[in-house]
Amino acid sequence: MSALDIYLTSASSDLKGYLDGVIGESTSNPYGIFNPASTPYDQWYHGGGTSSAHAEILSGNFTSYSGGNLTGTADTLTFGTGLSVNSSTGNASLANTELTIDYHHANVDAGPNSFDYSIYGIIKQAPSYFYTYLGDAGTNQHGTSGDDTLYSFYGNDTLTGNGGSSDFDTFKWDHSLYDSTHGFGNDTISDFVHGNDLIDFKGYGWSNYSQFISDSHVSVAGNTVTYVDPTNSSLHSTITVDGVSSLSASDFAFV
Ligand SMILES: [Ca+2]
Ligand SMILES: [Ca+2]
Repeated sequence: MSALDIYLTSASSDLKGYLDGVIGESTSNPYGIFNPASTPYDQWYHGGGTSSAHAEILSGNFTSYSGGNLTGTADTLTFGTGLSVNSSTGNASLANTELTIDYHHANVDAGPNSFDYSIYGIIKQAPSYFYTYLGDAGTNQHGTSGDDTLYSFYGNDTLTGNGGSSDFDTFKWDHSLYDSTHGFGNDTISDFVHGNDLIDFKGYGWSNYSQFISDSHVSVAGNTVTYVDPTNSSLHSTITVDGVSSLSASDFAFV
């Protein structure tokens, strides 16, 4: 499976904050609707009901849905507002697309697996199922020209803040997304700007740079951070920061 591409907008510029809110939002239509009503399905859509309510549209070519397992190929999952359904074609669309996930026409026959559970998570208002899938798949996250917060899930993530030196992007390693089998993966920041952007660790037990750099499980060498799992010394996670030769205290935050 190739890594998912995730495209943020100003509405979703804090990726996890956005998904926590939107997936956690209640709806009068929790199980969603397949379009057309019989296989193969082109779409599954969920949410909406008012112009401000969030909705999701999963697009692809789905050959069956049985025992929680959706089969076929997945193209995109879009999040936004203004869900409407064309009365003649039955196609659902969003007036405002706030976040797009590109599955690259992935085959989703296996399962039920974490892909299926990610959709279940939308139904159950449970973002953690969604984050497990993002960890399994790996992501390429694409920020906006403004300030973004991009996140490391437990797979290998490539984080691109965009905006160059005209914005302030935060690249976040939140311990709630850490996994005892995978650590936080081997991640890359593709466009770090000293003095603007931050590498932010939350929930790892460090409240400042001196605590971080003196932890025997942490090493910072050149443009690479390595973290060794405290209970499994063979589990190493890394951050590689492209385009810079070294990292210093001012590049890190602990909030
Ligand atoms: Ca990661
Ligand atoms: Ca940005």
